[in-house]
Amino acid sequence: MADQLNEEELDELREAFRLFDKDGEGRLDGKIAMADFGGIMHFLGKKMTPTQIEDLIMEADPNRRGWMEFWEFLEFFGKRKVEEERKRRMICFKAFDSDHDGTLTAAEVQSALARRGRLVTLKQAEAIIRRMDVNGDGQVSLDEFLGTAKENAAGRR
Ligand SMILES: [Ca+2]
Ligand SMILES: [Ca+2]
Repeated sequence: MADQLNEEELDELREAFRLFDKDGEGRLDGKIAMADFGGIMHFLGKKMTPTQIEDLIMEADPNRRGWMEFWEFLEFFGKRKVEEERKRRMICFKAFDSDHDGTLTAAEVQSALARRGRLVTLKQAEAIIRRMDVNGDGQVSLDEFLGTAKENAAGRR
């Protein structure tokens, strides 16, 4: 999951870890206390309520050790990024699926893009569908849209 992070994000996390890693003296093999997590999120520019931070700590440290190693720290933020991206794409899919039947047709893609000020022909919309349409039924399911259909298909092969 940590490989989902780009260089800039890694640098930022490295810096945050160093800052809060009191016993590691700036090395990245130390541990950070979960009690500092609120400060870390603040440092990363994420505004969160104490309750949100508590939830986050529960998620990051499920067996309540009270600390986190650097690789776990990266894993945690990598996983969060993947989840956020997935959520964003699901919202996008819902906005495109105007008849709410769980699949996107070329006409739906065409009108959704038009609402966003991007005019494409039906042919172009069909081409967009074809790029994501793994099972070739001419429509795009949520799985296909999220890219998980490809992984599933590859896994079966
Ligand atoms: Ca639909
Ligand atoms: Ca399909």
